[in-house]
Amino acid sequence: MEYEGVASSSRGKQKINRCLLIGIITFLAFAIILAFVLVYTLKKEHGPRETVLSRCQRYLDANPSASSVNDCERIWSVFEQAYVGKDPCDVAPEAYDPLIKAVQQKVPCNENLFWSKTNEMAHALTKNRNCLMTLEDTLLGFMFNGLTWCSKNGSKETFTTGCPGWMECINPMRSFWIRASANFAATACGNVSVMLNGSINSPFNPDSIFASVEMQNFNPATMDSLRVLLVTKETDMMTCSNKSLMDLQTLLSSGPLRAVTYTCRVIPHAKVKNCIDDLEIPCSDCW
Ligand code: AVW
Repeated sequence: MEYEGVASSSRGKQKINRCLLIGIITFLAFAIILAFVLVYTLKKEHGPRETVLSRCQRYLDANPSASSVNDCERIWSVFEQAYVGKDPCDVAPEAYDPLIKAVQQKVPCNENLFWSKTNEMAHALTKNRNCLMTLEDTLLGFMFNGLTWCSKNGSKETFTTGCPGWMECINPMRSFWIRASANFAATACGNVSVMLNGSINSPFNPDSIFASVEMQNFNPATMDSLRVLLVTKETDMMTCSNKSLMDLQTLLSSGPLRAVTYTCRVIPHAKVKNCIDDLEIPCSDCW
């Protein structure tokens, strides 16, 4: 009798252990499936397509004049066609020609602001002031600013990691910025400004996108002047007579842009800061 009692209590324990094990396995299986579903959903919601579409919509909501002529879904699909399925080291700037055509926006004359090595200051200024506009303040630049993208031969996907470096080869990102910059320059009109960095030896660098792409695409038929805003700190010895700026002036006066008037003005860093912070100062007093 005693033996039978021990045997049945050990069978009972075995049963409990088996149930516990099945419970744990079921719980783990559910947890793993849930984790996969979550990762997949989050990836889908925060992929490059969603980022670009949401930026596009945000821009159009804030700029109703551009909204009736631009279709975000169509822009994304034309954008993708430039690089999807291609070798990430073989996407030329021309691949973005259809995208340039698909995005409709006219920057008002006298408002184009180019920049070189002044990214932060130029954008801090245009963020607070709407008298000047950079490429990154246009719909096209706004949608893709700061993003990384590429695809692979035969793939249908857009990758945001593992893409070639900026200088590595003819990559989808550099080609995009070259093509977008060329278009921004080709459509610039009136009095055009460029903010250059007076704290470096050569504010006008021939290898920069400003020199090698934008200057080459300026249209003398629509442009009246190029105004250099040379942002300089108190301790800088920089002036408009800097050798690189003389080269810029020569480049203008000796080629197809000879009818474009050149001006250069040293603007103290503190003055630009004041213009960013104090909206009472009219734009015309900033430079
Ligand atoms: P910049 P740019 N790796 O301040 O005149 C990654 O020299 O060239 O000014 N990104 C890079 C690299 C690199 N090696 N070099 C440049 N970039 C990207 C469009 C990066 O995003 C506007 F209309 C950096 O912030 C301006 O007038 C940006 O290029 C003109 O081009 C600017 O480099 C500024 O080009």
